[in-house]
Amino acid sequence: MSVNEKVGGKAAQVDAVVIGAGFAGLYMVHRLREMGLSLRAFERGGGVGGTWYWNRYPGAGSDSESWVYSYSFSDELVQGWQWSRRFPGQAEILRYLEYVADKLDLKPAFDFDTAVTGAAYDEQRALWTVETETGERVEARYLITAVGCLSSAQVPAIPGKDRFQGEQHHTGAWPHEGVDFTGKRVGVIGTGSSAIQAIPIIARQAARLTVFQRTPQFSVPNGNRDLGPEEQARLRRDIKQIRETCKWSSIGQPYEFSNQGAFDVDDAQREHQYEALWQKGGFEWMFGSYKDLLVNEDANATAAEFVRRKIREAVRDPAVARKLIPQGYPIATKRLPLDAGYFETYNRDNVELVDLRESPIQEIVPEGLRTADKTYPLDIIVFATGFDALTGPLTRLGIRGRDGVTLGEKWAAGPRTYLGVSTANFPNLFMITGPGSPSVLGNMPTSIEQHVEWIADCIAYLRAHKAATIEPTRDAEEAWVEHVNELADKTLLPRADSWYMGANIPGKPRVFMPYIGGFGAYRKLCAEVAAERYRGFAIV
Ligand code: NA7
Repeated sequence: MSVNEKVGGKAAQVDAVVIGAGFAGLYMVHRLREMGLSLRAFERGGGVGGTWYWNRYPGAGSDSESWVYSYSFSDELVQGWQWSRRFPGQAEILRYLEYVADKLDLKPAFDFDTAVTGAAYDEQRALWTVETETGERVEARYLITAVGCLSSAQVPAIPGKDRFQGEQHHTGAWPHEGVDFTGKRVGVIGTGSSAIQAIPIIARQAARLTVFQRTPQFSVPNGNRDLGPEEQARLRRDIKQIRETCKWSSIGQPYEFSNQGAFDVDDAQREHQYEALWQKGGFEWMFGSYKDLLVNEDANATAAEFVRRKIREAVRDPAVARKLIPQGYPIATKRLPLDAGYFETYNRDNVELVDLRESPIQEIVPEGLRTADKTYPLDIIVFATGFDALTGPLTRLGIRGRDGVTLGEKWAAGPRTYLGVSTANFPNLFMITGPGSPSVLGNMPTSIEQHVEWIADCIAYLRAHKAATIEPTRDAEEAWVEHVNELADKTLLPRADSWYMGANIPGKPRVFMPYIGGFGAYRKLCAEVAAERYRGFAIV
């Protein structure tokens, strides 16, 4: 087939294939097109949005401040959009991504409703053949995944699930037409970030809400509010500086990070600081208060105890409060949720909390859910049970590198990457926010922009040097995996059973997957690697 031969009007041989139309895929397509590459782009959803296309449950939204939860690469895009709230909801973020896609005319580049079902590397020709669910095969020099970190929904294998007579929905695959909870008996399984966003809203609509909790969560108020005209004007004026701060900060956020440890101040000062930031709301409460909360167990305990007290104050029934109080893992070692009245929701007469540690789920029955103690009649079950995080979205693509080995096979004992963007034996495969990069440990658009720009520069370099392939060396990959683990081991994070550790998926290896050395440090390191002619990579 000649290079320009086309199938159904679209090329079957291109320079690059991009998978995904969320924040990452949209920007990647834009950059590659600007560079003059031919490309195809596939998206399993029916439109742009990625996470925000799928996660339409009540209360879904970003926990990063809106003005940084967006692109910074184009002044025109920045100045042409106004956020209405401090933390944007799903619908507003989706509107924003539609706005970007339309402004940059990105939609025609995509085949929507088209899942990629496999990709195989042809060693002789140094090309990827990408297959889609429509049976189409496209050849490309570069394969770029922009599939997100939390896009592979995890529904637990509870016996009897298929016999349930009511409705059942996973938060990450929510019906576009919405779910009417009015007058319904609703069960929510899970108490992670998604559930904590959804529960207060569902409780206000449903006749009865039963929350099935396996692990109690710490949660901090989000302090969400409308942005007034003055604040919007200030943000428009200062946004360049704010975004620059994000780029070099440890978690891609514009907070003022403290240089103090929790024990550099006395108890009263610490209490005052926690309370002040609690009133302000947001992640800053944890990440802007003291620098040692994630590395020093005793420091962490001061923050954990503060939240436990807040839960006791918020929940009227002491027996319910006791069930809600997290114990046994340091605060923020599972992803810290932000909420709007989550704990107070348990004061409502129509809300019940079931502690699954006392009474585990046995099965789903046609009329509801049965635990070891009793059967709960339900009309709707909401699975807020999370995702096969970080590796799941990649391994399910069926990507085969050299010798036909899949990513899943290569990563059987945990993900192995170099810089979280590449992996040995998979030449010319680039993974935007892959495992081993900072990704989910902070503000995603900050991570995404850095990766997209690094990948675009790398491809430009390869083309300028007429190189056919790039691939990390085994040694560089080995050293990176060790480095990622070493950094994680210096923190408290590996102690929790979190999705960062793969601990939420039965049988998944227990490995801390993201890079925890900080966004700024990581950005600098990636820039150095590129400046040293892609140190650690073999370029042929
Ligand atoms: P999470 O944070 O993984 O939360 C999933 C919740 O579901 C969590 O409370 C789990 O309990 C619970 N869960 C999972 N499987 C089961 C079973 N089999 N039985 C009972 N309970 C279960 O997912 P979210 O969607 O809330 O958030 C994901 C990320 O999206 C979030 O962190 C943000 O970054 C955006 P567990 O704690 O594992 O005991």
